[in-house]
Amino acid sequence: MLVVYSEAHRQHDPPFEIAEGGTKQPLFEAPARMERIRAALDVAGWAAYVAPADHGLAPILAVHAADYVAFLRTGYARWRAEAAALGAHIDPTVLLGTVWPPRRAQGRPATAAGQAGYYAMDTACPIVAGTYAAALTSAHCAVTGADLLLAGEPAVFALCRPPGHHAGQDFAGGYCYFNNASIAARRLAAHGRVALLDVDFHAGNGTQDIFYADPGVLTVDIHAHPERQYPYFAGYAEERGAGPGLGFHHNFPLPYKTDDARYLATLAAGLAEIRAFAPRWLVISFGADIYAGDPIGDLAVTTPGFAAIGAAIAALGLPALIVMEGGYNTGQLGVNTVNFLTPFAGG
Ligand code: Q9C
Ligand code: ZN
Repeated sequence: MLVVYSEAHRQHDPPFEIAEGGTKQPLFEAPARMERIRAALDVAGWAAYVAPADHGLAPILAVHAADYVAFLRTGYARWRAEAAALGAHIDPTVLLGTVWPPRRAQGRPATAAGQAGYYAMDTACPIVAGTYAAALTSAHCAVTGADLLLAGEPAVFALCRPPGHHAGQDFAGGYCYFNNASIAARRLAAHGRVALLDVDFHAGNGTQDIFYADPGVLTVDIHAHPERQYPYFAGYAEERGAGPGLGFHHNFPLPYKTDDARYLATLAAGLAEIRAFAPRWLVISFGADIYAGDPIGDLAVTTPGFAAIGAAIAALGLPALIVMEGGYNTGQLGVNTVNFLTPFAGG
């Protein structure tokens, strides 16, 4: 299977995030994740690496607002210039919001410090010097993967970092800046109906935001129930789309400690929706944080369970672009990801 990958992700390595309870901790979403996946792919032996092509900003601007993209492009440099004015105690290394203007506010803040809150939904999307370049290349990995499907590849793995499914039309959040899977899905949608299946542990609120009114992309999202887990405000079963997109979004919230059998039963219901939609293309937001041993997850999917989940999805028989999202148990991340992918590689 072709795997689209670039080392550019290493430029994005923020030193911390602020978690629930105000805990300042190392970012779970770290470069070592890619090393673990690559090592496991090497053991499996079927991966053929492809570098992403430079697609510029056009495919990104088909999903994200121009002012948000401009903020990601220029915000960090502007922050370096303005930080000193806030006081000698300010560390300019990381740009992270501390004020989230309510949408009833008068308008967009002028400073990078203010815009960092305006264009974010949480404290898990710090921006460092290399974040924009890494996020841009991550999006290009997904676009290149979509183009490989259009050229006839049956299955492609976009090994994206940073991930994307929490990023909406004009906001970052949850380790995500550009919504890689959504950018690929919109590109494919010009050539036929797309189903976007999100199996990351967390509800893909950004993807939901982007396609909520779009009947051309069916979004099916299986995740921890947001009444107990991040992102808390989206991912409820009642959210079914809007306007012409009504009925083309489906959330499947899962209970605490959902095991392989229960996960597979829920997945079967999601796959039935996809079959009924009869898409030409399948995009999968794959997160290995559904694993029982994930440090921020609370489901109970096992390492063999990943192979069963991958097999059930691959049985759709659709051209499939698998896009990497989360997964934070670095010890098992590689084998869990390879187990999921192997059925798409003909294994
Ligand atoms: N206690 C993805 O999996 N909150 N993003 C972390 C840790 C943010 C997850 C709190 C989780 C974001 C792509
Ligand atoms: Zn996740």
